[in-house]
Amino acid sequence: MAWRWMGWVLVVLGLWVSEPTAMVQAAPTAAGFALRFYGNGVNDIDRVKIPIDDPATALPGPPADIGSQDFTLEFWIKAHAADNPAPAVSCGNNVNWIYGNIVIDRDRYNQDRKFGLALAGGKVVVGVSGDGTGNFTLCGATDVTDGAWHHIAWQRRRSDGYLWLYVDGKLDAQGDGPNGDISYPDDGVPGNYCNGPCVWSDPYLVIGAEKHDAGPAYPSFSGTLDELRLSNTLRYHGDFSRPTAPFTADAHTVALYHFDAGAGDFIGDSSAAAGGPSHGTRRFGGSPAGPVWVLSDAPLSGPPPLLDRRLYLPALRR
Ligand SMILES: [Ca+2]
Ligand SMILES: [Ca+2]
Ligand SMILES: [Ca+2]
Repeated sequence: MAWRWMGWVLVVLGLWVSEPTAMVQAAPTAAGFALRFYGNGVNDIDRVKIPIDDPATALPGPPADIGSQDFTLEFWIKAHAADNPAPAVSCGNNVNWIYGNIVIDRDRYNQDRKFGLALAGGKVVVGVSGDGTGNFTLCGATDVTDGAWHHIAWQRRRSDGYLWLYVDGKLDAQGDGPNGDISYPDDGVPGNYCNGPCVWSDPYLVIGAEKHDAGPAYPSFSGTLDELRLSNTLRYHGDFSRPTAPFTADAHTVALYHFDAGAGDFIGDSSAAAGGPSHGTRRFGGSPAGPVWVLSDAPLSGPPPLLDRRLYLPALRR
């Protein structure tokens, strides 16, 4: 009798071992999902848009409208040089960052108080235009378009406009940028440069594209991006070990995007910052169509925060 039961156990075990994929779902990594952009840069697609102001009111925007205080803007990217061919730019007192493959775009068309981050000649370049205090582009030194994941951290000190750029925890460049408040003005009026007023592009923080679709001279990022955190403090004061787990929100986190929904167009901010949330929207399209959800292979271990799972449940049910 016992042997007959043992036989059944072996048969069931055999089925399980021979078809593990049917029985056991592959567990996502701790980094969850990421977004793969394709650099289309047209028709308001292949990007993530986070509203940072309402042009119809003079109320303050959500907390993702950084720039009135110190900030740290950090994320992970993986990119190849062939997909991001913008050549190196000359840095200094100019807006040349806009000629790189644009990763983060907080531009205002032909107006002051703006900033952004791009890849030019494979290096990270960041730019700031102050409040009537001039323009500045800071060029990084490390090629980040080698197909490996890199942690990028960009800091700005509000008191004097000083900028720091870190790649994988190492200081890559620093410089004294323009002074002043570079947050989006609460009473800002988008200019009339976008086949009409730039209301659909100006008052947004845009990820993965040049926000105004101004043409091929201003190319968009093609590659994978994960874990974007915006903070209202200078987090790093010298070289540091790059993060090894997904970010968790703290008192200085004003917006936090894990990009872990894995489906749909809802881009959740899990910072729980006062005045928020600063949720965004995926704008999908192009050829190849992007951004697509991919299982993230960013080098991050540890479980994703519980808060984030709760945040995404409603989105996944849609
Ligand atoms: Ca993720
Ligand atoms: Ca406003
Ligand atoms: Ca504002």
